[in-house]
This record gives sequence, structure tokens and C-alpha cells, in this order.
Amino acid sequence: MHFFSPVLWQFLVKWLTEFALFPPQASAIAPYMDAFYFFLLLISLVGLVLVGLMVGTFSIMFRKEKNPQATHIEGSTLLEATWTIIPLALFMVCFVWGALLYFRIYNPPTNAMNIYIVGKQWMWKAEHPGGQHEINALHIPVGRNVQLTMISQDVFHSFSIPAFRVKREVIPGRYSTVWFRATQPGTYHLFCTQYCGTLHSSMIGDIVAMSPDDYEKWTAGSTSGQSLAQNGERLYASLGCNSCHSGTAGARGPNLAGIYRSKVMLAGGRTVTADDEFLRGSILNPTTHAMAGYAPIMPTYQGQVSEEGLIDLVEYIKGLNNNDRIHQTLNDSNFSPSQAGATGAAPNYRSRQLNGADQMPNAKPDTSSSKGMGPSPQ
Ligand code: HEC
Ligand SMILES: [Cu+2]
Repeated sequence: MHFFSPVLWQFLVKWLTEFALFPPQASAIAPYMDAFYFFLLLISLVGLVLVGLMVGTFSIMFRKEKNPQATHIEGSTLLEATWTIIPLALFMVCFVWGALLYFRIYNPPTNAMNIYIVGKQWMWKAEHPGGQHEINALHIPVGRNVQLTMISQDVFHSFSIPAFRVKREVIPGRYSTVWFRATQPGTYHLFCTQYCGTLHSSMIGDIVAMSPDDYEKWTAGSTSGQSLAQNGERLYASLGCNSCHSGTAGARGPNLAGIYRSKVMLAGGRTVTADDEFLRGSILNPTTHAMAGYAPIMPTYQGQVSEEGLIDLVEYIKGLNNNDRIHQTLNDSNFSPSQAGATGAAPNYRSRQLNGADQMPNAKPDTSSSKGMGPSPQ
């Protein structure tokens, strides 16, 4: 490429016009993050200049020609106290300020709408509660708190939106969350910021922040018909969860209606809150999540349900308020939990998956599951 090549000049002009020293401030937390960042930058700069100047001045003032013999070397308590106390005070300011920001960033507000993210080599998949799926893109409404519940299907990834000043590790085997409130409509970069293999650099996408109206239009226009909770309900029946978790007296498994965010007593006597992570863990590792008062008979579903399927199940259990529809499903498929309990034989989950799924009386849309998607109550 020679000097007069138009390609070169085009590139230069593009680089100069689009070069951004700093990403836009497009989320509620961004100005606070930047204030802290610039404070750190400022005190570092002041320290650098101060120390640099003193090193320079003193090495000239006390150079060897002027002072061939080192004399008058003595300590000064006042001086030492000063250069200890001032940096200490500055560091304490950073600590308190940083901690306050940290809590704000890592505690999602309870009114946040939840979207699921599954990372894999090398793409981001987003799943909205209403059943909208996206790849390497995420549509969100401006002005609403959005929480992402994220998991990786393979290696470590990291979900980063510089314009929102958020970044969170996305790891296999465990949900991690991040939240933000977009303040300006626009399209922003999404990066994977954790080297995750050959095509790591192409694990990027667009965050599309839209006005609430546009967002409503978008969600209405891109449903796949089934919400996550509806998919979860089908899975729940086809995997045979309902045979034990039927909510009837004497059922072999605990009643799962209303369990979300409640306190659960484990077999060891420890009490935990049934959050997303707990629900997912209960399905994959029932033994380590064993509940007090129940026999550890729940089979593990490790390797039988994909991360997407687990999200569906979790989303379904989260919205489960009563067991009416479970009873209906069980009656319709001529399968009662007491029957299974009496024979002592484990129900055949596989064949039920084939027969049960299409016979379910669940054609009517489940409105309870889509409550998170409505317009913001402010
Ligand atoms: C063979 C009966 C059985 C089947 C089938 C079964 N479970 Fe369980 N489940 C149990 C029992 C018993 C417990 C309580 C003891 C324990 O935690 O291991 C339990 C615990 C749980 C818990 C934790 C509840 C709490 O209050 O701690 C969740 C969540 C759960 N099961 C979900 C599921 C899902 C989802 C499925 C289907 C994919 C399923 N279970 C299938 C018997 C079963
Ligand atoms: Cu990655």
C-alpha cells in the first residue's frame, strides 16, 4: 500500500473521526464510575508529578560535585508523618468510595427485569422471558433496570459493555449476574473480554438500547410463540419432575410452588435462599442441595438438560405460584404420583418425554410467566 493509496487515507480519516478516547456514558452508573476513575487518575498524576519533580530537583541540588561528602543526614518525624498520613487518607477515600460503588454495582435492584445470557465458543445467546432469542445482540429498554443472569456452556468468558461500564465473568457451572440501566437509546459494543480460544475476538455483539415503546414493539415482533416458562413447563412434565414435585400431600418431592426467593433448610441444617443458582444446582446436583426432611431420591439431570433447558426450568419454577396445572397435567396423562410411589419404580422419564409433551393442555398462553415483560411501572 503506497502513500497515495485512497484506502490508506480513507482509513486514516475514519480512524481520526471515529477515534474515541472514551466510550460514551450510556448507563446510570457510568458517570459515577467515571468520576471515581478520574479521581484515581488525578491522584496518580499528582503523585507522579510530585515525586518526579522532587527526584529531579534533588538530584541536581545535591549532585556529587556540590556535595562530595554526604553530611547532615538526619530524620524528620514531621516529614515522615506527613508523607504517611496524606497517602493513607487518600487511600481511605478510594477504599470507601470504591466500596460504595462496588455495592451499588453488584447488588441488583429487586425490580430489575431479568434476561438470560448463555456464552459459548464463540457467541453470546440472549433469552428473554417472553421467549425471544438473540445471538450476538441484546435488545433492552432505556430507563429500566435490567439484570442479566449469565452462564457459560464451555470455557470462561467475560461479558463487557464499555458504554455501560459493566463487565462480569461468565463461567461454566454457575450463574453470575450483572445489572445496568441504560440512559440513552443507541447501539453499543458488546465484547468478550476473557481470552476464550481461537475466535475470541469475534465473540462480539450489539447492545441495542431502545425507547420503552420501541422495545415493546420489538418484543411483540420477535416472540417465538412460547415463553421460557412455557418451555419449562413442558420440560417439567416430560422429564417427570411433576411425578415427585406434584404439590400433593405425601408427594415424594417438596412442593416447588412459591419456593423462589424463600428460605430453604438443607439436610445439614444450613438455611439458604432459593435463588436461580440454587434451583439450577438442585436439578444438577440434588445430593449437595438435599433438603431437610426428604429422602435423597431425586435423580441428577446432569447431561440430560442443556443450559437453555435449565433456564427454562428455572424460569418456570420461579413463576410457579400453585400446582393446579401440574395436577391437571398429571390427571390428563393418567399418571398419579401415588401410583409411582406405590410401585417404588422410578418413572420412565424418556418415554414420557416423547408422549407427554404434545398432549399437555397448555396451549393457552401463560400470562403469569410474562409479567416481567410489561411496561415499566416506574
Ligand atoms: C424421584 C423423585 C424426584 C424427581 C423425578 C425430581 N425430584 Fe426434585 N426433589 C426430589 C426430592 C425428594 C427433593 C428434596 C431432597 C433433595 O433436595 O434432594 C427434591 C428437591 C428439588 C429441588 C430443591 C427444592 C428445595 O426446596 O430444596 C428442586 C428445585 C427440584 N427438586 C427440582 C426438580 C426438577 C426441576 C425436576 C425435574 C427435572 C425434579 N426435581 C425431579 C425428588 C424428585
Ligand atoms: Cu469468550
